Amino acid sequence: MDKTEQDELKKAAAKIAADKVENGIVLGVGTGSTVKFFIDWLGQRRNEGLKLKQIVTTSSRSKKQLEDLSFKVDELCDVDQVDLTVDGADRVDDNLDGIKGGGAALTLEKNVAVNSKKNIWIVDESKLVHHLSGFKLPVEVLPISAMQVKRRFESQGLNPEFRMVDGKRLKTHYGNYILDLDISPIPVPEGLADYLDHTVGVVEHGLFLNICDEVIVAKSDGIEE
Ligand code: ABF
Repeated sequence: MDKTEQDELKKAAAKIAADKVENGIVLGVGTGSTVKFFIDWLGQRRNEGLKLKQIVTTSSRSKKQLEDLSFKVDELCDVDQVDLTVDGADRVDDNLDGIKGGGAALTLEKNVAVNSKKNIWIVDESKLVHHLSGFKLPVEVLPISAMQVKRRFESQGLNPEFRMVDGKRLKTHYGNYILDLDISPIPVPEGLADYLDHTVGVVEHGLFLNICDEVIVAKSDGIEE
């Protein structure tokens, strides 16, 4: 499938998600190439009369796209409760557990997601796996102890590598580093998530477990919900 075909499918999946957005809600808008199409459809819905109570988003790039469409974007801390969040994902398994963070926005993505009543992910079929695999697991770590955490991960056989950009360690929105863990498949996601949640120096990780309520999949033979 070429990129044009893939984009058309992503647009179709994004439209289905946009059509699920009800008037008067607090909407969470994620990040990624599929969400970009979702934001475009939101602009269309707003032109047709959609009125949202508030919008929060998970990255500066989505924020800019929304503001360029004249949407007012609030910070998560300025809303009571997000009703629905639509986001992308890097992998989704049969249990709707996912790996996210390919765009280095995982910390805000997870904070928005866990504070949303409902989460919908829009993905192309290349993201679907039976067991979480095929994508390095992003882990956001504090710079002050990043080397110690990296060595700890190495001793656990997690194959950590700093995410690099232009020859330098990528810095997240919050000024932290990303260690991508090359473990595929992830044998026991819950166990690894618990280990990472209790590793001092880890800010957040890309295992999104028991979060996604619905996935809309752009497939070559149509859209699967
Ligand atoms: C975002 O969606 C990130 O977690 C992830 O990297 C990205 C993938 O989306 P897409 O494949 O649509 O670009 O939420």
